[in-house]
Amino acid sequence: MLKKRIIPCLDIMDGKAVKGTNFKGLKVAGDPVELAKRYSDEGADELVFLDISATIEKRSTLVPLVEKVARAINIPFTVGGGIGREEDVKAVINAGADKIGVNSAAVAEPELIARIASQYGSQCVVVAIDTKRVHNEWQVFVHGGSKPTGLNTFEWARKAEELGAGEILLTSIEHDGMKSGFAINLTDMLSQLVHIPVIASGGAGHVSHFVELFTQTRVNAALAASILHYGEVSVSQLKQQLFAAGIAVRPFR
Ligand code: 0VR
Repeated sequence: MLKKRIIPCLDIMDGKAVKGTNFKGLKVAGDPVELAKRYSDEGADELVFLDISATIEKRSTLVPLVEKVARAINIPFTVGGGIGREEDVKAVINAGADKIGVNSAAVAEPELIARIASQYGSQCVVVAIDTKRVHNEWQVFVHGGSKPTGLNTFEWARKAEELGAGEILLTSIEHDGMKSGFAINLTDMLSQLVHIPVIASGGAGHVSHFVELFTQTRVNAALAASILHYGEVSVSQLKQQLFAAGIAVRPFR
């Protein structure tokens, strides 16, 4: 059975790791390089770095920090946030990223997924989908969760897969930062619809939330920020407890 992946997420604003709830009320949660090294040393399976700064000249701030984080870790590294063109992909890959996350730009220009996949391989392309229920339909939101697209989340995920996405990073905006558990039904439905790996994101607050996710859905990866940044549980403690609960995880320290 595929080992389950635990993936810490660094939401980056103006060079700092930040965290809020429902994508709002962002507060500094730590230094990106220190957090990245801690998670990697503790046995995190991968790391996601999400630049949510609204700075215009994003790349000039992003690349040096990506380089520092890449040097501090020895696990697969995904960089997202404001990646809109092939030049952005080239810049972060050259800075040490193994995969790129694309979100708003892919909604605006779906063919971007196919172009990046053909140039770097599908395994490099993580399509991030931020979603919220609108009149009981899971709708895709872009621009940091601020702009509704009218797109159905399931249809968009299928299209992203057809265009060559290697993974889907599925974030429930309404669960983000709430620490009340993942969006189980949403995640279960989407992971049965697509044939590529789905990373669940948003809501992790206790070890039991990860057990619930991995036993009640087919996802094989869970992304977490709040629960880890504030030290409620370490990556190694989380993996130890998942292993004790019979969940297949990779070795931890
Ligand atoms: P936790 O619930 O704290 O584990 O959050 C996991 C995940 O939702 C967040 O790390 C991240 O995806 C939140 N994303 C964005 C954002 C937060 C603020 C503003 C924008 C975005 O665009 O994804």
